[in-house]
Amino acid sequence: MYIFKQPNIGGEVTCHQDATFLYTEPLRMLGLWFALEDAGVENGCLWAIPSGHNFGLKSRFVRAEGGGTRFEIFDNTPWPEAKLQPLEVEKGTLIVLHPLLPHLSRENTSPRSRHAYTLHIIDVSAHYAKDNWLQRSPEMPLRGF
Ligand SMILES: O=C(O)CCC(=O)C(=O)O
Repeated sequence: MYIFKQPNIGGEVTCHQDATFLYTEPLRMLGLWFALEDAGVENGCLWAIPSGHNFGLKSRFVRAEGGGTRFEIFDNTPWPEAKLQPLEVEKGTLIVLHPLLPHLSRENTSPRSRHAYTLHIIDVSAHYAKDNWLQRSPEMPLRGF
C-alpha cells in the first residue's frame, strides 16, 4: 500500500493488529513500513504499544456465512492507548511490525505531508485461514522466494 497522509487533512488509522486483517496459519507474517518522508507526531507518524504483541489477537476480519465480511471478536477490552509511544522516524527508515503489535497513526495536523509505503510478507510455509476475508485464487497461490 502507498499511504499518503496529506498536509492538514490526512486522517487517522485507528489502533489495530495487522493479523486481524492478514491472518495466516501458522501466524507467520510481517509488516514492512517504509518512511518515504520524515514522520513525526505532527504529520501523523506511527504509534505502537511496547510489548503489545503479548496481548494476543483481539479480533479477526473474516468472511461471513451467506456473503460479506464481519469481525470475529476474541477480546473487546479497549487498547491501553495511554501506553502508545510515537515512532518518529526519518525518511528512509524501515519499521518492521510484528503481526500482533497494536499500532495506529493519528491525523496529520501539519502543513507537511507524510508518505509511506507498506508491504506485508508471509512465510512460504503459511497460508490464509479458510475464513480469512482475503483469499488467493488457485491460479495465484502465495509465492516464496
Ligand atoms: O501508515 C499509516 O498511517 C498506518 C499504517 C498501518 O497501520 C499499517 O500498515 O498497518
